[in-house]
Amino acid sequence: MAKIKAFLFDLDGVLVSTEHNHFIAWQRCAHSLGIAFTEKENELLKGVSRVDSLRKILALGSKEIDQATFESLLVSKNEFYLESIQNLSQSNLLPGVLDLLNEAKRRGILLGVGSSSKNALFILEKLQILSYFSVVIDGNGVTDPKPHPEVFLNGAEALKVDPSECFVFEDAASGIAAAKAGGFMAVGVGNPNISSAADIYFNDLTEFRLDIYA
Ligand code: B16
Ligand code: MG
Repeated sequence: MAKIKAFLFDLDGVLVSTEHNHFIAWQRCAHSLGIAFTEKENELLKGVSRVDSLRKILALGSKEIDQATFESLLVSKNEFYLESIQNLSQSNLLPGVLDLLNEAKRRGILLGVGSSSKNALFILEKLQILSYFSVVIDGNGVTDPKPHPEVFLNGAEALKVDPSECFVFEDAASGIAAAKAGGFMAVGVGNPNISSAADIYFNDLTEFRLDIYA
Protein backbone atom coordinates (compact mmCIF):
# COMPACT_ATOMS: atom_id res chain seq x y z
CA MET A 1 0.00 0.00 0.00
CA ALA A 2 1.28 3.50 -0.91
CA LYS A 3 2.14 5.79 2.00
CA ILE A 4 -1.03 7.59 3.09
CA LYS A 5 -0.64 11.35 2.68
CA ALA A 6 -4.23 12.59 2.80
CA PHE A 7 -7.74 11.96 4.11
CA LEU A 8 -10.86 13.10 2.28
CA PHE A 9 -14.00 13.11 4.41
CA ASP A 10 -17.58 12.97 3.31
CA LEU A 11 -19.63 15.40 5.42
CA ASP A 12 -23.21 14.25 6.09
CA GLY A 13 -23.09 10.93 7.92
CA VAL A 14 -19.31 10.88 8.48
CA LEU A 15 -18.42 14.13 10.26
CA VAL A 16 -21.94 15.02 11.43
CA SER A 17 -25.23 13.16 11.73
CA THR A 18 -27.18 15.45 9.40
CA GLU A 19 -28.29 12.45 7.30
CA HIS A 20 -31.32 12.14 9.58
CA ASN A 21 -32.23 15.78 8.94
CA HIS A 22 -31.99 15.18 5.17
CA PHE A 23 -34.24 12.13 5.61
CA ILE A 24 -36.94 13.99 7.54
CA ALA A 25 -36.90 16.84 5.00
CA TRP A 26 -37.17 14.46 2.02
CA GLN A 27 -39.87 12.46 3.75
CA ARG A 28 -41.95 15.60 4.09
CA CYS A 29 -41.52 16.34 0.35
CA ALA A 30 -42.32 12.74 -0.62
CA HIS A 31 -45.44 12.69 1.53
CA SER A 32 -46.61 15.98 0.01
CA LEU A 33 -46.52 14.13 -3.33
CA GLY A 34 -48.30 11.09 -1.90
CA ILE A 35 -45.16 8.94 -2.14
CA ALA A 36 -44.29 6.48 0.65
CA PHE A 37 -40.79 7.17 1.97
CA THR A 38 -39.05 5.35 4.83
CA GLU A 39 -35.44 4.88 5.99
CA LYS A 40 -35.23 2.04 3.45
CA GLU A 41 -35.93 4.33 0.47
CA ASN A 42 -33.76 7.05 2.03
CA GLU A 43 -30.75 4.76 1.72
CA LEU A 44 -30.88 5.37 -2.06
CA LEU A 45 -30.50 9.11 -1.46
CA LYS A 46 -27.49 9.15 0.85
CA GLY A 47 -24.62 11.08 -0.72
CA VAL A 48 -26.80 11.87 -3.73
CA SER A 49 -27.17 15.50 -4.90
CA ARG A 50 -30.35 17.44 -4.12
CA VAL A 51 -31.59 17.35 -7.73
CA ASP A 52 -30.85 13.64 -8.19
CA SER A 53 -32.50 12.89 -4.83
CA LEU A 54 -35.78 14.47 -5.93
CA ARG A 55 -35.57 12.61 -9.25
CA LYS A 56 -35.17 9.34 -7.34
CA ILE A 57 -38.17 10.12 -5.10
CA LEU A 58 -40.32 10.85 -8.16
CA ALA A 59 -39.17 7.59 -9.76
CA LEU A 60 -40.07 5.71 -6.56
CA GLY A 61 -43.63 7.03 -6.84
CA SER A 62 -43.73 6.83 -10.67
CA LYS A 63 -44.68 10.49 -10.50
CA GLU A 64 -44.12 13.28 -13.00
CA ILE A 65 -44.25 16.97 -12.07
CA ASP A 66 -43.62 20.17 -14.03
CA GLN A 67 -40.33 22.05 -13.80
CA ALA A 68 -41.74 24.86 -11.64
CA THR A 69 -43.05 22.38 -9.04
CA PHE A 70 -39.73 20.51 -9.17
CA GLU A 71 -37.80 23.73 -8.46
CA SER A 72 -40.13 24.78 -5.69
CA LEU A 73 -39.86 21.38 -3.98
CA LEU A 74 -36.05 21.72 -4.04
CA VAL A 75 -36.35 25.11 -2.37
CA SER A 76 -38.77 23.94 0.32
CA LYS A 77 -36.73 20.80 1.04
CA ASN A 78 -33.65 22.94 1.60
CA GLU A 79 -35.52 25.52 3.71
CA PHE A 80 -36.89 22.77 5.94
CA TYR A 81 -33.48 21.09 6.16
CA LEU A 82 -31.70 24.35 7.06
CA GLU A 83 -34.31 25.16 9.67
CA SER A 84 -33.79 21.75 11.25
CA ILE A 85 -30.01 22.28 11.57
CA GLN A 86 -30.04 25.88 12.75
CA ASN A 87 -28.78 24.91 16.21
CA LEU A 88 -25.97 22.69 14.93
CA SER A 89 -22.74 23.11 16.89
CA GLN A 90 -19.49 21.30 17.59
CA SER A 91 -21.35 19.02 20.02
CA ASN A 92 -23.03 17.44 16.97
CA LEU A 93 -19.80 16.06 15.54
CA LEU A 94 -19.96 12.27 15.30
CA PRO A 95 -17.88 10.17 17.75
CA GLY A 96 -14.14 10.18 17.13
CA VAL A 97 -14.17 12.99 14.56
CA LEU A 98 -12.34 15.67 16.53
CA ASP A 99 -9.70 13.28 17.89
CA LEU A 100 -9.00 11.88 14.42
CA LEU A 101 -8.74 15.35 12.85
CA ASN A 102 -6.34 16.47 15.58
CA GLU A 103 -4.17 13.37 15.40
CA ALA A 104 -4.06 13.44 11.60
CA LYS A 105 -3.02 17.10 11.67
CA ARG A 106 -0.28 16.29 14.19
CA ARG A 107 1.07 13.60 11.86
CA GLY A 108 1.09 15.94 8.86
CA ILE A 109 -1.72 14.20 6.98
CA LEU A 110 -3.50 16.56 4.59
CA LEU A 111 -7.22 16.90 5.19
CA GLY A 112 -10.08 17.67 2.83
CA VAL A 113 -13.85 17.38 2.53
CA GLY A 114 -15.65 15.86 -0.46
CA SER A 115 -19.41 16.35 -0.07
CA SER A 116 -22.42 16.40 -2.37
CA SER A 117 -23.99 19.06 -0.20
CA LYS A 118 -24.30 22.65 -1.33
CA ASN A 119 -24.52 23.55 2.37
CA ALA A 120 -21.14 22.06 3.26
CA LEU A 121 -19.27 25.29 4.05
CA PHE A 122 -22.12 26.61 6.17
CA ILE A 123 -22.22 23.34 8.15
CA LEU A 124 -18.42 23.13 8.60
CA GLU A 125 -18.46 26.66 9.98
CA LYS A 126 -21.25 25.83 12.40
CA LEU A 127 -19.27 22.77 13.53
CA GLN A 128 -16.17 24.98 13.97
CA ILE A 129 -13.93 22.58 12.05
CA LEU A 130 -13.50 24.41 8.75
CA SER A 131 -9.92 25.43 9.60
CA TYR A 132 -8.80 21.77 9.70
CA PHE A 133 -9.32 21.35 5.96
CA SER A 134 -6.96 22.49 3.22
CA VAL A 135 -9.69 21.92 0.64
CA VAL A 136 -13.48 21.62 0.61
CA ILE A 137 -15.07 20.28 -2.58
CA ASP A 138 -18.85 20.43 -2.32
CA GLY A 139 -21.99 20.20 -4.41
CA ASN A 140 -21.35 23.67 -5.82
CA GLY A 141 -18.02 22.64 -7.34
CA VAL A 142 -18.71 19.47 -9.32
CA THR A 143 -20.29 18.72 -12.68
CA ASP A 144 -20.89 15.03 -12.02
CA PRO A 145 -22.11 14.20 -8.50
CA LYS A 146 -21.39 10.94 -6.60
CA PRO A 147 -21.25 8.07 -7.57
CA HIS A 148 -19.00 9.79 -10.13
CA PRO A 149 -15.52 10.19 -8.57
CA GLU A 150 -15.13 13.87 -9.58
CA VAL A 151 -15.63 15.28 -6.07
CA PHE A 152 -12.80 13.15 -4.65
CA LEU A 153 -10.53 13.46 -7.69
CA ASN A 154 -10.80 17.26 -7.44
CA GLY A 155 -9.97 17.00 -3.74
CA ALA A 156 -6.88 14.86 -4.36
CA GLU A 157 -5.74 17.18 -7.13
CA ALA A 158 -6.10 20.23 -4.90
CA LEU A 159 -4.07 18.48 -2.18
CA LYS A 160 -1.52 17.39 -4.82
CA VAL A 161 -1.74 13.71 -3.88
CA ASP A 162 -2.43 10.63 -5.95
CA PRO A 163 -5.70 8.78 -5.15
CA SER A 164 -3.61 5.75 -4.13
CA GLU A 165 -2.13 7.90 -1.33
CA CYS A 166 -5.49 8.98 -0.02
CA PHE A 167 -8.26 7.49 2.15
CA VAL A 168 -11.88 8.48 1.51
CA PHE A 169 -14.23 8.21 4.51
CA GLU A 170 -17.83 7.61 3.45
CA ASP A 171 -21.20 6.52 4.85
CA ALA A 172 -23.10 6.13 1.57
CA ALA A 173 -23.17 3.54 -1.21
CA SER A 174 -22.88 6.35 -3.79
CA GLY A 175 -19.77 7.70 -2.01
CA ILE A 176 -18.09 4.30 -1.68
CA ALA A 177 -18.69 3.75 -5.41
CA ALA A 178 -17.22 7.21 -6.15
CA ALA A 179 -14.13 6.52 -4.03
CA LYS A 180 -13.50 3.15 -5.65
CA ALA A 181 -14.05 4.48 -9.17
CA GLY A 182 -11.43 7.14 -8.42
CA GLY A 183 -8.85 4.64 -7.19
CA PHE A 184 -9.03 5.66 -3.51
CA MET A 185 -9.08 3.42 -0.45
CA ALA A 186 -12.79 3.47 0.48
CA VAL A 187 -13.27 3.58 4.25
CA GLY A 188 -16.90 2.90 5.21
CA VAL A 189 -18.19 4.50 8.43
CA GLY A 190 -21.40 4.31 10.44
CA ASN A 191 -23.72 2.57 7.98
CA PRO A 192 -23.83 -1.26 8.11
CA ASN A 193 -25.47 -1.29 4.66
CA ILE A 194 -22.14 -0.35 3.06
CA SER A 195 -19.85 -2.56 5.15
CA SER A 196 -19.27 -5.13 2.42
CA ALA A 197 -18.89 -2.58 -0.40
CA ALA A 198 -16.22 -0.62 1.51
CA ASP A 199 -12.53 -1.65 1.51
CA ILE A 200 -12.55 -1.39 5.31
CA TYR A 201 -15.45 -0.59 7.63
CA PHE A 202 -15.86 0.97 11.09
CA ASN A 203 -18.96 1.56 13.18
CA ASP A 204 -17.63 5.00 13.99
CA LEU A 205 -14.36 6.90 13.81
CA THR A 206 -13.32 6.00 17.36
CA GLU A 207 -12.54 2.54 15.92
CA PHE A 208 -10.16 3.89 13.27
CA ARG A 209 -6.55 3.46 14.48
CA LEU A 210 -4.42 5.99 12.70
CA ASP A 211 -1.14 4.40 13.76
CA ILE A 212 -2.04 1.24 11.79
CA TYR A 213 -2.56 3.02 8.50
CA ALA A 214 -0.43 6.16 8.46
P1 B16 B 1 -27.73 19.54 0.00
P2 B16 B 1 -22.61 14.14 1.70
C1 B16 B 1 -25.05 14.70 0.78
O1 B16 B 1 -23.93 15.04 1.56
C2 B16 B 1 -26.09 13.99 1.63
O2 B16 B 1 -25.62 12.71 1.96
C3 B16 B 1 -27.38 13.83 0.86
O3 B16 B 1 -28.36 13.26 1.68
C4 B16 B 1 -27.83 15.19 0.33
O4 B16 B 1 -28.99 15.05 -0.48
C5 B16 B 1 -26.71 15.81 -0.49
O5 B16 B 1 -25.55 15.94 0.31
C6 B16 B 1 -27.06 17.18 -1.01
O6 B16 B 1 -27.17 18.05 0.09
O7 B16 B 1 -29.19 19.45 -0.25
O8 B16 B 1 -27.36 20.11 1.34
O9 B16 B 1 -27.00 20.23 -1.13
O10 B16 B 1 -23.03 12.89 2.42
O11 B16 B 1 -22.08 13.92 0.31
O12 B16 B 1 -21.72 15.02 2.55
MG1 MG C 1 -22.58 11.08 3.49
